[in-house]
Parts: sequence; structure tokens; C-alpha cells
Amino acid sequence: MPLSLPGYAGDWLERSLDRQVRLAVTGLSRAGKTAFLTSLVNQLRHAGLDARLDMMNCAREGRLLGAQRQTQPDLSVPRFPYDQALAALEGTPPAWPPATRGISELRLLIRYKSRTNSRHFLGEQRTLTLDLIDYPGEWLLDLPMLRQSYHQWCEALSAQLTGRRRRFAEGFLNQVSALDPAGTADEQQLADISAEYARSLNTARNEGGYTWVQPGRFLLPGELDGAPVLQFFPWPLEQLGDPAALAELPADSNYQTLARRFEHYKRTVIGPFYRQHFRRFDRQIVLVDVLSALNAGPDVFDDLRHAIATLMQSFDYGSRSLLSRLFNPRIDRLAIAATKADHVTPEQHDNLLSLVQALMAEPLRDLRYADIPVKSLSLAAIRATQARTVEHEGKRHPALKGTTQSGEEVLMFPGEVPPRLPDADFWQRQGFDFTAFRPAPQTSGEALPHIRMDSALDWLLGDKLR
Ligand SMILES: Nc1nc2c(ncn2[C@@H]2O[C@H](COP(=O)(O)OP(=O)(O)O)[C@@H](O)[C@H]2O)c(=O)[nH]1
Ligand SMILES: [Mg+2]
Repeated sequence: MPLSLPGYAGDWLERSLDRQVRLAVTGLSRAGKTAFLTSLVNQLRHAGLDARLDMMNCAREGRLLGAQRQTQPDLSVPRFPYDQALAALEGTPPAWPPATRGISELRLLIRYKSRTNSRHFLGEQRTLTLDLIDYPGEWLLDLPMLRQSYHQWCEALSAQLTGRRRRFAEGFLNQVSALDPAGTADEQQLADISAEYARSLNTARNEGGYTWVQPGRFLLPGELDGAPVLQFFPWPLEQLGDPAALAELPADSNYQTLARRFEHYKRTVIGPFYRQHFRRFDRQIVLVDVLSALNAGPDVFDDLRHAIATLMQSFDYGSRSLLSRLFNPRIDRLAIAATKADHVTPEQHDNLLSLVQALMAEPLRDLRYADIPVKSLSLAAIRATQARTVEHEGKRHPALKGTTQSGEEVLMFPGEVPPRLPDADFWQRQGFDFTAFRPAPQTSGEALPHIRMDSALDWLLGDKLR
């Protein structure tokens, strides 16, 4: 039987019998990947018991029997910390799972019964092997660098450095302005300026809420922290002068050293991620925290748009795309989800969906060309609030009940979500005030509450569970 075959031969057979799927979850940092994966595993483990999965055909038809964790095949990738995540959620007081860094993986065996033509009989019992992969969306922001030279990259990033994010880069810009492109490279000086550049990206991210960063690994360096391959930075174009003269500089000059490291980063960091991981994904869900960006204002929202457009290039499989030429990926189904939908009242969910669709309109146009089926949805992986109505001056209004991060119980109306990309008028009114909630207390051993996780699962896996 194919199920008992060991190692890669077994994997190959399983896949050819359509009984194995590699499902990747990505999104920019804090988009909700860890929460999503934790909930996904939790829902499947509670399938057939107390999980609420009515929007998933297989579950509604009573064919989904449950899921078990298995040892993952790839031993060099960290295991997704499901138990720690669940322990945090079930703690007193309940807490969100700790932030994860880098890539992680988990394997589930899903047991289900096949579909039959009879309404009275379920089919034979089957197993689907599901590999789940969590990786930072920031890594996808690096793709465009592959077709740039160091000089072109500096040109592209100069716009970022002088634009509205300049205030985060002042320290870096000061340091780099004292550097001579023709001067002999000093390792320590380049390391210091790189660290300052990385710091500027981190503060833009953590204090400003900006999501577009390059190089992506500077935000989440993982095992590369402190390695020379991450010690380079974009040089503002106006400080560089004539490109022809730069090309003539000696190999040990500052400029040539940085250009070499840039090439090395492309070759040893960006390329291997696409070759070793990305190319092997079958399905992908991209999580987008639209609501936080909406809360942060027009600059951050625009920046998210730019980040999403860049990130989505990794799913442009048109025959002429850089990606297809280099890596030959095989993702055959994609979902785009606005996360944390429990931050707004239920009647706003349609607007949230149209907003994420508007945000994706341009990048998706290219995808449709490439024939990858895409579904957009809004969801809450772990619902932290309850929908209520309140009476005010004789009228009923929708409201949310939840507990803030500091432990205060609140009843509130966070505001309206614009159904289109917000215009100047929306920002002027700024009727949106989003509070971060603590997860609701969970009874140990019960399925996590969610919104539309079942729709996401049905789209991502439904056709494999027939
Ligand atoms: N209310 C609510 N908050 C969420 C949900 N998912 C994530 N969050 C919040 O967003 C934060 C970041 O989520 P996380 O899953 O760690 O994001 P990651 O960096 O993409 O893995 C969490 O700590 C929560 O505060 C959700 O479904 N509902
Ligand atoms: Mg995470």
C-alpha cells in the first residue's frame, strides 16, 4: 500500500494519488499567521466533535473525521509551535501566541470519508496528508531585487528614503552621507551603517506601522543575524555620482563591496528560499491586516498597498514573469484574506471584503492572466469579541463586546469600513477607531471560536477531500 512507503518515494506516490498537499500561510509581520495556523490546526483536530465548520462541505456532510499531528518530513525546518500557542490562549489571563520568526512547518493527517452517489452511505475512509508552512511575507518583498543591479536597487530605494518615511531613516542617512563610495571598505563601518539601516526599517515597522521593507531579511534575520551577507544598504542615488565611474572603482572600495554583498544576498538568501521552499508549495493563503492599516492613516495604508503589490508578484506565474522563468512554481490555488474581522461589527464584513478586493484589484488582474483561481475573504482566526446591539436615543446600533489588552471590558462601535480604497474624504472623517483585544477566555479542550475559517478551509482543501 502506498501509505506505508517510507520517505520520498512515499511522498511522491501520495502526491500522485492526490492525497498530499503543501499549504503555505504567509502575510506581513503581525498579519495574523500564527493565529491562523493555530486555529486551522485546532479546527481540524476538533472536526467531527465541537468545531463549527458548516461552510466546509466535507464537514457539513459528516465526512470529516478528524486530524492527527505527524512528524514532519523536513527535519531542518523548525516545527510550528502549536502547543505553545494553545497554552498562551488557554492561559489566565488568555494571551495571544508569542511572535514567531522565520519559517516553520507542521504535518497533519486528515481522515475523511469519500463522497458517494448515495445520500445514505458514506464512502471509504481516506487520508489526506497536509503539510502546513508558515513563513514571513517580508521574504516575498525581496523578489524584485533579483532583477536589479546594486545601482538599480539604490535608485529604486532612494524614493523610499527621501519620501514620507524619511523621518525613520535620518540616522542612517547621516551616517551614509559621510561615506565615500571610492574609499577603502572598513568592515566595521559597513556593519555599523547596515545595523543603522536595519534599525530604521524596524522603527518604521514597529512605530510607524509601515509594512514595505527591503531587504525583507533585515526585519527578520533569523539565523543570519550579524552575518556579512546582511551587511549592506541602499546608497541614496544623489550621493553616488556617475555610474560609469562607479563601475571602475577597485574591488575593495565601499561601493564595490556593497555591490558584491548585494549580489551575494540575492544568490544565497533570496534564491534558495524560492528554490527550496516556495517552489514546493501547492496552495497558498496570503493574510492581510487591512484594519490596522486603516486605523493608522493614509500613509501607512498606501504603504501597505505598495507592499501587497510587491508581495503578489510572487504569484504572477505568467509565462514571462521572472518567477516562472527562474523557479517554475506550482501553486494552483490562492486565497487572500483580510484578518481580524472580529475587530469590526458583523454588518461591516461585506465592506471589509470589498476593501480587500479593491486593494488586490491590480495585482489580481495579472494573476487572472496566469489562470490561478483566487478567492478573497475576510475572517477572524480566533474571534476575541462578541457582536451586540445597543440602544441609543431610541435606535438600535451594532456594537462589539470584548476585553482590551489591558484587561478592561468594553462595549464599542469601532467604525465603518470603507467599501472602496479610502479617499481624502474618508481620512478627513476618520471614523475608525480600532482597539486591540485580548483573546476571550478559552475552555481548555474546546475548539477555538472563529469567523469563516471554515470558508477558508473549504476553498483551500475542499477539492482534496472528496
Ligand atoms: N482580535 C483578533 N486579533 C488577532 C487575530 N489574529 C491575530 N490577532 C492579533 O494580531 C497579533 C499578531 O498576530 P500573529 O498571528 O502573531 O501574526 P504573525 O506575525 O503574522 O504571525 C496577535 O498578537 C493579535 O493581537 C484574530 O483573529 N482576532
Ligand atoms: Mg507569527
